[in-house]
Amino acid sequence: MKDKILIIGAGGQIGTELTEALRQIYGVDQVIASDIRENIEVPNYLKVDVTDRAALFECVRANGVSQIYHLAAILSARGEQNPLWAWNINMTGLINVLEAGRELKLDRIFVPSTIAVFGIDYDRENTGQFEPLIPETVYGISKVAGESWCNYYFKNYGLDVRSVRYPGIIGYKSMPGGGTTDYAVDIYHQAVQGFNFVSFLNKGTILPMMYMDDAIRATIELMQTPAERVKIRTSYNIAGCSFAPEDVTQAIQKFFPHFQTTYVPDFRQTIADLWPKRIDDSRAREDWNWHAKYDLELMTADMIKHLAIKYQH
Ligand code: AKB
Repeated sequence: MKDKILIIGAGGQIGTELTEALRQIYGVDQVIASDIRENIEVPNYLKVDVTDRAALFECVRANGVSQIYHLAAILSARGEQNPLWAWNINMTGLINVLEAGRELKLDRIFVPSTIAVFGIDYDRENTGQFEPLIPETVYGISKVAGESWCNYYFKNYGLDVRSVRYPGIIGYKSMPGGGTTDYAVDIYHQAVQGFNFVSFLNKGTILPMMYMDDAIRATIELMQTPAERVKIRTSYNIAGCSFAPEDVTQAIQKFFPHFQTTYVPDFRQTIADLWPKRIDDSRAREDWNWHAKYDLELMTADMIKHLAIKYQH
């Protein structure tokens, strides 16, 4: 039987690009894009509120869905504005997806986690797979609980759930929303339009980041790996490149020498201060042969090339 894929959160930063990539592989008819919004200008789109269990189950049954990519979540900065609301969306959505997987016997599910699962008392310089997970944001707490729930459904019900811990994701096609790493997308948009940039994170705030191409490839490669090679059923560390706002500023200055960043840290600095600087992704490398292709220089050249075309129009 052919795979039938449901992407939940298809209108978001990663969902937009993952939908395109999966459709290249499986075809538009086999990949349903869904989101909470009423109308999105993409073919084969359905409005699905993932917190509505009955609606989700109906969508899966009616369309013969065999795989779900569950990308809908409230991220770190937005979650801190309304913690219980964020917790409810993140946890209810996840449990509904896992229950759909168990009850309707889905083949495979992807649920992303994040570097926000780390918080206090761990090695920030080179954060390993099994460091303590003591986050201090509601987003991080929900993802730590989520990782354990994924592992629980795998161990107890044999549900084939897979996950990676995304770093900050940088791409030119879609905008992020509500994250602490969002500055690293916005900075390129400002530079290409000829503006200077005001960073809400301070100089020296090194964070793990990843170019969108690598993030999409990691997601699809993990999902296509034979099940017996997926040894970690909480979530895999994956690394791209790590940098601080002044590093990306310098990389951009190679293209726009007059570009300047000023630093006005806000509440997101407190969040970033507890996150890793660099990620050790050796388990993902060993288990399913993961490696990133983009460093800061390659990513910057590609971002600027594509955004220049976008803003010319
Ligand atoms: C955020 O900043 O909240 C996200 C993430 C690192 O998961 N981009």
